[in-house]
Amino acid sequence: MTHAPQAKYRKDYQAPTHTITDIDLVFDLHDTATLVTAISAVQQQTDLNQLVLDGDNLTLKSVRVDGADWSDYQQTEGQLQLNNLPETFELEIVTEINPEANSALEGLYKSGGAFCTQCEAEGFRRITYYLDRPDVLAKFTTKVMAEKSLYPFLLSNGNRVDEGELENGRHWVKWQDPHPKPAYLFALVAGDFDVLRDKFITRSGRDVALEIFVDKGNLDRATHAMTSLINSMKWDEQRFDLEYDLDIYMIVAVDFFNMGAMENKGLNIFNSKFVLANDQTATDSEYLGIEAVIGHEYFHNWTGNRVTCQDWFQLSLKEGLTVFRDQEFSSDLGSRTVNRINNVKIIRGPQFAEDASPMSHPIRPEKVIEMNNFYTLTVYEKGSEVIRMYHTLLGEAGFQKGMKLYFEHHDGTAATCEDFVRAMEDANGVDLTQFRRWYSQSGTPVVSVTSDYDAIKQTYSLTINQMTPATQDQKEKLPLHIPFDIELYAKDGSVFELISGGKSLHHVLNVTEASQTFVFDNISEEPIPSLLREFSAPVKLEYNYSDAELAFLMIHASNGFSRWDASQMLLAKHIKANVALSEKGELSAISWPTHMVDAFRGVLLSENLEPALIAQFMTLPSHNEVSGWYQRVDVDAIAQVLQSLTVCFASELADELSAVYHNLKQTEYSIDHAAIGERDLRNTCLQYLAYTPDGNQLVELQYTNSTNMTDTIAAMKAANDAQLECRASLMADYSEKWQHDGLVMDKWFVLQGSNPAKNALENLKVTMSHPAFSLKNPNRTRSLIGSFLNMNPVNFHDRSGAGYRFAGQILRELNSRNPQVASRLIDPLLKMAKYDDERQNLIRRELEGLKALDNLANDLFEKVTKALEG
Ligand code: B3K
Ligand code: ZN
Repeated sequence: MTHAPQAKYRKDYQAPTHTITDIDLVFDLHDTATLVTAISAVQQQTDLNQLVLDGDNLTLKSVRVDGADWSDYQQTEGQLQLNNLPETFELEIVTEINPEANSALEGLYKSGGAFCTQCEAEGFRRITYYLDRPDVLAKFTTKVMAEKSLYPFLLSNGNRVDEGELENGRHWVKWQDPHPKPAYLFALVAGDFDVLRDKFITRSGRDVALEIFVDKGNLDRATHAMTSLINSMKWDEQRFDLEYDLDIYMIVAVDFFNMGAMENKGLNIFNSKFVLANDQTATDSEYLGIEAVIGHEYFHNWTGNRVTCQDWFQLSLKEGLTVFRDQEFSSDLGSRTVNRINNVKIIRGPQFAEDASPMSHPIRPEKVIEMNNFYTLTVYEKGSEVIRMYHTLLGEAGFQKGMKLYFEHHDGTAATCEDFVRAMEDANGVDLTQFRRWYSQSGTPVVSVTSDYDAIKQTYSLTINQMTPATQDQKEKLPLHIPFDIELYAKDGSVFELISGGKSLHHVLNVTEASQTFVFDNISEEPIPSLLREFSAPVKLEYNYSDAELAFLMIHASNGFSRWDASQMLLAKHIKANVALSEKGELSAISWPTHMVDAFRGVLLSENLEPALIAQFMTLPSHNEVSGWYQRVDVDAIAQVLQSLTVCFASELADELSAVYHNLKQTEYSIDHAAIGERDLRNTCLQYLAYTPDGNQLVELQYTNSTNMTDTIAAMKAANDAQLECRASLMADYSEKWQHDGLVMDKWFVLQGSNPAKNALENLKVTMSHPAFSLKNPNRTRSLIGSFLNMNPVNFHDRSGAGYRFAGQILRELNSRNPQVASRLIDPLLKMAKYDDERQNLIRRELEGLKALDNLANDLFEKVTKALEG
């Protein structure tokens, strides 16, 4: 490193020295030399007549103030400082940029044949010098000029107000966005597309034109995205009372994109992965992913765009809230229980792991080097859990009252997390002082519970202790306000009323102390407690359940989530016991109790559980999730135990699995939630049946007869995981059929990356020369390389260190090409402290190699230094 990058601190926030009320942009688009003219109306806000603008990778062509050339400025790396300015002035800046050379995919770049932009968090400064911060809100007008034959569509934010022809086959279009916005919401697209058009009539009767732009030939893959968009618009009116505010809503699907999608005002830009789907190309879970992401970006129009963030430390203000909204949308449209389970799995798995890693940070971070590193599971998913806790504490009506007040006070402004808490407090007349700690405290609280039954007094007490272990970023921790949802069951399955000191208690207890005892009266027999129902707070629960109690809850708990959760605790007990045996080398002693297997047999045969939920019960915790239970991970022991459990279920439940599999055979394919659930259960059964003597035949048959991508991929995954004989021919057939289509090939790349075979890494290196693969494309990279690092534990962590060396080599290459993608990929290496000394040394060597790079990007610098300090 030539110089260490500077960290920014939340406490250092200062309001901007100037505001920009309007900006007029003109883009003269050319592949390698695009000219950008930006004319801003600027007003000084302090005594300082000096303006410091952000800029990155720009060639400055000219500066004018109030129409006259201006030479009183200095250019430094990353900044343009203008001196001796008038109080109010018009600033014209012309810059030249090179979209074709932009491999970081931030700012203005080329994706395939199209120009597109990505400005969040700090990409606008790669387009022009500007106050590139979210609390500077301006009205944007954008004129785009380009060659007409190559770029018939010229798009930007807001409404199309004018267009015209130019010389040399060029044309132009002008857009105006009436809503003031920060620069990160700016977007521009120029290209040739097929367009799917529809319209939405808002509840106040306004027509909104809906347009989805996809690569030519892909129109038949855009309908699900359109349906999801219309459903989102309807849902936000019904559930949140929020109506869309422009006459047009556009979505453009591009193949080169660093993340999922971007909520630019009126012009969302999407990774094509979250737009394109038909039954031949996409799986059910991809359909559901599209619904969720289309919803998420649409919901940002209010939570993010109309009310934006004061500074980037407040990111969870818009992201946590919008994730909560998209989770509720999916839950209202599909199965609430299954959605809750999937969301909780993300928190308990990768989010808890992030909390325990060197990157641990509160949902509102205090210190940031590279903002792009903080679009994390903590800010998004834990952030959403924090919003959910308000909902749990205040109820739907109270929560919506808070939302209403939040919009009343902050619409059209850049707000803070504190503003949000205050709106919830003021609207409901509650004091959330202690609750605020969720914003400032990092790490995962451990809540351990003990119980005591007094048969004579007929009282039952629960003592609840909370403790948050120190994290790398923060040693001191304080007790949090934890909404703790419980139910107490009698042996016959009935629920005891919660009465304490003669008063009726709500089932959500307010836990606020480090240790707190709740005593319940009139409890006529020792109850079985259901604790942390619905995962009412993002904490680790410890309670010493017996197997019999868990089996009881699996049947009698009053909601699906608690039943599933009990099944997970039962599995966890026995997985842990067997991992301990495996670590001692007592492999032959690994065993699974009959009563545990029988409890799952009961689930499989249950007639009152929806198929999608049964599928969740039957899905074992992943290697990553189990790893999260340990401070020190024995990769091989966990893999052996999970394999043994799979084989055990496959053989012990073979008849039931086979019966369910055959009963659920569908004659027709449809994409409604019930049909998705049935396919999910059927394909979950197949994953086990693959381990039975007929497995190979069954899997091959499903592949051959499959009429849709869900069943096809399920067969291939079964063949891959169980290493069936048919694996090679299925993989070859699929590649033959889809090699022209990178997006469809991604599913094949994931299977190659997660292939448990011993020679997987060598195969993977060969796969990198597959015609559909390219390290330039983030989707391809994440599918093949990302799945090897994240979903192939035994091979990635091989003692030879070959997996780590391979990761190091890829990261060095991506560091210069696309730091954001590199920075996502490096995460598994940051968790090195969890592995044995030998492996730690091998990982450290790769991290040190990265640290020594001359051109190490801020993204990797921040993570590598934290990991090495840890
Ligand atoms: N707001 C964007 C994410 C931007 C990521 C920048 N590195 C998408 C979303 O959360 O909706
Ligand atoms: Zn978002």
